Amino acid sequence: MKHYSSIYNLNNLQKTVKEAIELKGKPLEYEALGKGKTICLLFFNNSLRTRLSTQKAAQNLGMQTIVMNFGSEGWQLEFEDGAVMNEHKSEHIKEAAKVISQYCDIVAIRAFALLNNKEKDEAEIVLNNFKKYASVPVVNMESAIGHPLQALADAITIEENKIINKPKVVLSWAPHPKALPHAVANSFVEMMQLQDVDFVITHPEGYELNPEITKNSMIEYNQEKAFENADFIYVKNWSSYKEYGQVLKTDSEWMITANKMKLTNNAKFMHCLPVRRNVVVTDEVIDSKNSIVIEQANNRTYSAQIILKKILENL
Ligand code: AN0
Ligand code: CP
Repeated sequence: MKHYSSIYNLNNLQKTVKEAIELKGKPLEYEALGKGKTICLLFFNNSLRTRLSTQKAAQNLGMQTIVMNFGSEGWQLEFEDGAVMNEHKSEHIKEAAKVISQYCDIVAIRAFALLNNKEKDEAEIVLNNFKKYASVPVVNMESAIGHPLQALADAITIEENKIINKPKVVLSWAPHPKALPHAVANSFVEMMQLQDVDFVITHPEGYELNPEITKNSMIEYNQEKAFENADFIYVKNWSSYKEYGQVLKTDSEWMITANKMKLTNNAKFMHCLPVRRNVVVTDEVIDSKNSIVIEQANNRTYSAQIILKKILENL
């Protein structure tokens, strides 16, 4: 593998999930693979899990890691070709990406959607310009439209926790006071479409994700109906896609409660974290034995590790 910018970069998702689960059982087996190699992790936004689990994954493979909070500590980057740089942006991506490539063997980028211009977000300006100008492989640590390391960790978690061959998995929208990106939901949908599952998306009207991503996945506007017989409830807030970046609804009607979980087939509760307790989900649900959010976050290490291993094997 060269870059990992989308779940579609994997040529076999199911096989990759199995390999990641094997790696989890022997995380230091490939310590020699990354010896003498360095990964630069560049953050244009905050992170807990992605930052620590990707570092841990790289270390398990014997790599050195360099982390930079680009958003607060780097020079403001210009991405436009031919820009006259006489305002606040100090450095062009053309130099920055080439310079960074000399310090590392892999570069990983987190750059969220800004949610104020759909076309600009969908152009994936930061990620794509790093791919264009860097001379090393690029890994997506959540871009404007996707979070494929999260989706792979989710696939690993579902594989480990499913008790029937074709589980019913429900992606449910839940309220949140701030406008959040679509990236996690998008990559989860793409990942689900590659699996043998009974997949349902539920959200209030007006919260439809990009139809080019949801394609023919089933959408059920009645959350309680969607929850019936579910084996996994995967919860995420996102802002409106149609009324791009807007928060249309914040009331607690869509919050995940114990009563709603009772409609399911004793479903496991999943969330990528960070999560706002008693806004997105009640304490009772997230603290219940059916909540697998901590295990899900642990799988971020093995998701990142299998991706870095595949990239290192190709260097
Ligand atoms: C981010 C999001 O919703 O995309 C990151 C999730 C992994 N969440 C927040 O900003 C709260
Ligand atoms: N799930 C996830 O990506 O978490 P962070 O934003 O803390 O990295």
